[in-house]
Amino acid sequence: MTAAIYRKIIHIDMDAFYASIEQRDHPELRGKPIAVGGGGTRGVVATASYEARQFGVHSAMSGFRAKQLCPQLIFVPSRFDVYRQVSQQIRAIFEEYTDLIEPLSLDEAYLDVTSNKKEEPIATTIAQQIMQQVYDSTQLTCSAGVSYCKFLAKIASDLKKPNGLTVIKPHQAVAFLEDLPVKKFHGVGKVTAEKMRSLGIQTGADLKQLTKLELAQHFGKVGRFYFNIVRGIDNRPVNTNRIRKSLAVERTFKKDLSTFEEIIEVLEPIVLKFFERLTKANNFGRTITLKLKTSDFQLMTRSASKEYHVTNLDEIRSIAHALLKDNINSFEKIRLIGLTASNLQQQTILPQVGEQLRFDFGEEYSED
Ligand code: DCP
Ligand code: MG
Repeated sequence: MTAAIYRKIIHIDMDAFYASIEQRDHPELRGKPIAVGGGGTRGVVATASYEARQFGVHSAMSGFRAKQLCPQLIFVPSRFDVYRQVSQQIRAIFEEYTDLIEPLSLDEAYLDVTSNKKEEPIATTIAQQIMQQVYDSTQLTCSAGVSYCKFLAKIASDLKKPNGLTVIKPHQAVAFLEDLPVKKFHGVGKVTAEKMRSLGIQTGADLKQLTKLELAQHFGKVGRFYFNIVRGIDNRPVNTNRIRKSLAVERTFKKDLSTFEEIIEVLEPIVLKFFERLTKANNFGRTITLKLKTSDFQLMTRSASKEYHVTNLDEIRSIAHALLKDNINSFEKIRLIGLTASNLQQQTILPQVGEQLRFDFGEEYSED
């Protein structure tokens, strides 16, 4: 009998990335609840130290709400040049092991170490070495997940944060996924989790009861992804040149919408989430597209292109409003609205995250 050949994937994610860097560089902030992000109580929290998280403070929360939850919270401005520099340092460490690296953001990457430059057969050993090297060279901790596919490696890295290492072996995957609450599945946002709950689906085991067809009926295209993932099947390769072509945020509504005022209201949190994602990816588009799906499932897209990359929240919002206004008579009712940025380019100078953001927009919006 020949043993099945599995890939060896590691997902690395830095712990409280921006906040840990600020605490490292400002010793007086160590052990204290801090929130990083421009704007203080008028802005939005990019991330919070673990001390602040104990009070319920988290990324994307308004600074105002954060201060309510934790009155002694210290707001610290962000320093993207330093975060980018650390990101390059950890990248150089990953490259000592493999060239198959897929960065997801400044602080996170997948590594395929099935065959690696050190000829080390045990992926867990590599993960331990990387964690140690990251600490030695940056004085920062990270967490690692080790498994045979990206989906499980990513979930695993989150399980024992901070400074944690979790391994999910192939024979453990099915039982692990059966026990896992669906809201912990990466890619299942709050809205989908809620929809699953209303269908009586709370865990992987519940999700497994549905056929491929039922999943497609309820969740469309991603239904097939859920079908495979819950069975531990994820063959996506670690993609080294992951050049994004577009970035989108969209949301489907429980009730169809028709008036301009109604739509503008639901559009605002989508605009904020969209801006947050562009900022986090440090990738902005010259083209902004408004996507609408009518109540009879007709898809409409309307775009506006600029000569430059639109990095300003107010400008993104006014483009979205103008596109909506120009097309308000083209439909009666809509059930979905989304924004997409294309013709993307990484920006060398980042805008201040959240300068103008005032709301806690949570994670209830589906993303691409
Ligand atoms: N970030 C942001 N806005 C968000 C989420 C994150 O600006 N809504 C930034 C700040 C984070 C960094 O991206 O430090 C990395 O994001 P993570 O989701 O990995 O969060 P952290 O590294 O801060 O914490 P964790 O230890 O949970 O990974
Ligand atoms: Mg992180």
